[in-house]
Amino acid sequence: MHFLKPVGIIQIRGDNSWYIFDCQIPAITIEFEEGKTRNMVNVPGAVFRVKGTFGNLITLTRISILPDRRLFTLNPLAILDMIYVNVDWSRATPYNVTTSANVIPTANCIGWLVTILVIASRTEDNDNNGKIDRIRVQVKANINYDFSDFAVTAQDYDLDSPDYAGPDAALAPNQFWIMLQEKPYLDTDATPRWWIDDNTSLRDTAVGIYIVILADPGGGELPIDMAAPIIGYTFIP
Ligand SMILES: [Ca+2]
Ligand SMILES: [Ca+2]
Repeated sequence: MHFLKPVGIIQIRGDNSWYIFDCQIPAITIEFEEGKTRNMVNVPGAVFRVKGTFGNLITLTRISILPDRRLFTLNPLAILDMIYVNVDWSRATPYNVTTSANVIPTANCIGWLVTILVIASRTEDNDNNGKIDRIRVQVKANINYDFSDFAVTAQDYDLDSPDYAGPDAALAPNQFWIMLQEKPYLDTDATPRWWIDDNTSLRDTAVGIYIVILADPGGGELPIDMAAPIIGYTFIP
């Protein structure tokens, strides 16, 4: 289905299955009828494409106020191609949707996951003993410091206990620490690459729907070396 109506509101009624759903009309509103079954078919190439433009977002919402939040079911093989879209009253279940920051689900939506990126990280030697003990991480929004379902691996290092830290007066509200166990040797030149293995809890403070991810989830994040060296002496009598 391709939409060509130039302005206004498009209403979608009844039960539907789509292979291509394509609407690229800036600022238009698409309303879905509640209580109906509609889905993107589960075959390769199926795409739900909704693209507004900067400042002229497309809105997806419901026609009336029935308590049915299902706009459509996105099966695993169908893909989303969305940018500059407001989404209201959608329930993305059982398949959660992780989408970009230009797609904005409201608090009425369930299962829509929006991401905030890690933008910097750096090693630190907090007690200046020549052994790195934490990685300061900065993300693109203020964060809720909920590490309850958050897991990181730092290459060649074990995490300390506690494994993550913040808030703290020494941290900006968009920063936290990954706490490292010190090595028995001096290592202020080390920059351990790290990954996020799992995260559903560490999110933005403002709306609580943006989850923290890495720009390169597969390759990991390489911190900048911010640990000052100290010189170790060994005196041999
Ligand atoms: Ca240290
Ligand atoms: Ca260093």
